[in-house]
Amino acid sequence: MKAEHAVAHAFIKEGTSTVFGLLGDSQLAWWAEMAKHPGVQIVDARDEGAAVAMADGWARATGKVGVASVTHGPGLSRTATSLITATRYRTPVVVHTGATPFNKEQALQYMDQEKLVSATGAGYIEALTPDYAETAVRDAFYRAQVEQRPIVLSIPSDVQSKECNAKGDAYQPSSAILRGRQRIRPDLERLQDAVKILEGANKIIIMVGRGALEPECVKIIDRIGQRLGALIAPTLHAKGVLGDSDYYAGIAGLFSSKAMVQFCAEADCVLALGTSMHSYAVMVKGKPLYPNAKVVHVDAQPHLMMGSGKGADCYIQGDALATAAALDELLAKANVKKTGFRTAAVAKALREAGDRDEREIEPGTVDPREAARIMDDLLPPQVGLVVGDGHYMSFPIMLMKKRRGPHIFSTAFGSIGQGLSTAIGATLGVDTPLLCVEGDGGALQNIQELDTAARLGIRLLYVVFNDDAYGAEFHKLKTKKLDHKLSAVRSPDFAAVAKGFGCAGHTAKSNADVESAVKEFLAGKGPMVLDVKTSRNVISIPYRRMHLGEDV
Ligand SMILES: Cc1ncc(C[n+]2csc(CCOP(=O)(O)OP(=O)(O)O)c2C)c(N)n1
Ligand SMILES: [Mg+2]
Repeated sequence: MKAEHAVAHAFIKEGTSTVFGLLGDSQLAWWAEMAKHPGVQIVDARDEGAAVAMADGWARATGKVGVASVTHGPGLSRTATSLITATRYRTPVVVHTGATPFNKEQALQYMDQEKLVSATGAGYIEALTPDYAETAVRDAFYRAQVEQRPIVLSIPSDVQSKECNAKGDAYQPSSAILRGRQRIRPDLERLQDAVKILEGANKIIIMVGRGALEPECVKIIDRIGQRLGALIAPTLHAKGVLGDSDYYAGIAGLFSSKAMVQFCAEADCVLALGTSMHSYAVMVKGKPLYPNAKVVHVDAQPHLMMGSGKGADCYIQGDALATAAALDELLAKANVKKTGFRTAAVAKALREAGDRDEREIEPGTVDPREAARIMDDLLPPQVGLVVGDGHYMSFPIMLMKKRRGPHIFSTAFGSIGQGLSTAIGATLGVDTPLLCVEGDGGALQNIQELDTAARLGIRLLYVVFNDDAYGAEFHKLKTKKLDHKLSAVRSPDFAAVAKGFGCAGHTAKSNADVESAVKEFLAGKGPMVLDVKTSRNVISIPYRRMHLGEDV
């Protein structure tokens, strides 16, 4: 068997069902072989970075390993931003590629690929012998899952067409070696230390992270919260978890309401489960969000320093569910029962918290806060949410309150322009429609992927919060008393662009326009682009806090 066929066969044995990619010299035989399998869907992206972002979105929506395929050299170099973003989200993705012939550094498309990939934080495997090529696939899938990051797998052109000793049908996929995730049980002494801290505290906040979202774990957290009289504060990724509780306090950190920031200042204890406690989750305006709190920090990692640069008062290495269950049992045994934060006054303050800043809305534009509220009201919770990066992101993040599945962000590298592609991948991975919100600047960085969305006919509502500017820069330049007009770059007619690509397209200049377009999307079939002309006069709470120094 030729190495390129053995490699394709191994990808199939690894369970590959969807490949996001763009063709080039590196992948011809592999691609043709993959396309023969009826269970494989090949998604032709229009850019390699977009293909990797799609694989990232697909993997995060399905919980499986995402697969992308790009050509060597220029194909791979375009993936850098998406590789970094997927690395930050710890997404298992295998990126199939090749390499120019050995010892020909003058080859047009030659590049030191390993250096580029290492700089992104992803892993790199190059099969230097035909006999290793098939096993290299297993190593790539194995490492993507164990190391929780993208692995770029290069099968150089010198190797691809050679005969090899392939195992063929006897190939053992990574799943034969990796028998599921182990639940790390917490250490008993650490648990007892944690219980002592919790027993001695009166104002407790439970932070729920991405690692604590299993339904059973959420149920236990709810019980612990009631027992401790605690507020529930998710990190961005767990946004909306236990959102029906009167004591759901909204996202902790940068996106907190003022009421929440005040409660955090009062807190004497934080119990954080399944979160890295990133600086955005524990700091506001460079100051600790919980200045007076002892921290019990639970995560499966051996030890994590918090984003504040400090370690927890009690760090428990453990699976969130196993540790929450053990804490629940010990707290019940110790008969711990507190009112803590759970009073009518606190519930009222949380209910009334919100952005009530009065702003003049220019004629023909929409208040982005209203647009976010309308979308949240009209779109049922099974419609997932993907949000990119930019000034606008705070509006859907803070004002769309329903817990939605899936909830995916593409902000971990702070790059604009990742939203649409990530959302296309995620939409393909789930059966339900998805809403993606992105700014006009970010949209134009990956707008070509509307072609992919239209070709696939996916149920994606792509809403562009369009302030005709790089709004983040607009507000920052203004604050610094620099020429803010430099950031105002007119955008095209997104509805017309959408139609040109084969999507439905609408423009919203009023709340009623937003409403009717969302309703039409829900009743319709394929992808829709909604260009919401947003007012530049509305500044998000995080920006007002961080850049204008306002106490909001
Ligand atoms: C790839 C990349 N280029 C530039 C930036 C700097 N940047 C951050 S936010 C932003 C503005 C994005 O504009 P838009 O998508 O319209 O969102 P808005 O801020 O207007 O809401 C820019 C240019 C970045 N973060 N990433
Ligand atoms: Mg903008």
